[in-house]
Amino acid sequence: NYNPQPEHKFTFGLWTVGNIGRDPFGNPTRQPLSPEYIVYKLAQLGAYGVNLHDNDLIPIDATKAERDKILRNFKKALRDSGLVVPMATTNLFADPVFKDGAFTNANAKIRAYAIQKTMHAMDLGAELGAKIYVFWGGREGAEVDAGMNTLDALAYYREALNFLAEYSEAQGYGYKFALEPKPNEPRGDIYLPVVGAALGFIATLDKPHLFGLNPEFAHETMAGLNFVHAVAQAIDAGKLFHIDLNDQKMGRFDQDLRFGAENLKAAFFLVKLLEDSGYQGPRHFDAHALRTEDEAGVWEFARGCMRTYLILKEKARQFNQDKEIQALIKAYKVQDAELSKLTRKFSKRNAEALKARKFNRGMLAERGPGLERLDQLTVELLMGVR
Ligand code: GLT
Ligand code: MN
Ligand code: MN
Ligand code: MN
Repeated sequence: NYNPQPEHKFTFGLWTVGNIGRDPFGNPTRQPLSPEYIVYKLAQLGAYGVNLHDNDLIPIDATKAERDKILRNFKKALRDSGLVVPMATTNLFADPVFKDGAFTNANAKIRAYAIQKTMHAMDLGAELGAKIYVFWGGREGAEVDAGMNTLDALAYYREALNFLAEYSEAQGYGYKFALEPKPNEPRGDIYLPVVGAALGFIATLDKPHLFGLNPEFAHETMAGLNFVHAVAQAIDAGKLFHIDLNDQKMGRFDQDLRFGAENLKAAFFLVKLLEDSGYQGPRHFDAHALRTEDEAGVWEFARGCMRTYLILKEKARQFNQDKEIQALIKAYKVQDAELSKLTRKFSKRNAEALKARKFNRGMLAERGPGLERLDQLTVELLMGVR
């Protein structure tokens, strides 16, 4: 019956269902919802957890006493509802101080403030039990390249991430850090724009094992890339630490649509990839209800994200058990035990033997792999006629 349960590990950010429908051209269309109210509603809908930026919960200018009071109330809501906080992050983008970047700002004072703010946010996340810490560098970028050298920006970024990884270890927080790439918006160009760029950067950090990815469906799609391929590469590298599920039309502004709302086929292959690969992390929906909606629409949106995921999970199971589909896949993946033995690992003997082999190129090129039939069956399965 596609009823979400905590065991499905569905999570939402306070900023997602809490989105008030502001856009660059228009004022909010919805009233703010309190963090406690969001927690109770999400638990009722069958979610597993709620994630937050420091300032989704604690205003940036709160006193220590205000912080403690807010935290007490929020923790009570978590206890009463059974919701957990698997992931935390820092708002390094809303305040004007970050208008030209946080960790990569050209101003050393602002860079230091960004690191200080993140340490406080890490303390907050740890207090709420979070084990995944996300870095979305929304303001880490530029509109013009006249002022700063990108090499400097990358060096500053590295310095900040290295510092914060050491801080986490010194505090015993046990965080795994997940970098979230995005090509643009709010900056004209954001550093580490896509999954591949973040993977390359992680290899240059002091403690690369602590760092992985938080890829977002909409972000790779904005860049015109195949999100399923990006996630597969993160999994292949052992770096899928978290995932932001939503949807997006290619080549548009950042839409953060309900999961599965736009690219249903890609959503299907994504769910299949996550389920088949044994990904154990949260299924986080980083999206929001359409600006047209009232509060009822917000909860329809949240329910819809989770339902679509569960329906696609069932479709993936069906796909894996469909005899005809599986036979087509088997035929597609042509096996040759003898040749595979030669190519598995280089040796002088294998190389010599392979060089001596004769291949009938014409015959090999002739065979069609059968993808038209296989893809049509996939489409029919998704349309519910199989
Ligand atoms: C912001 C952004 C998201 C990030 C969030 C984490 S905040 O809403 O658009 O993609 O995941 O900082
Ligand atoms: Mn987005
Ligand atoms: Mn986003
Ligand atoms: Mn995101």
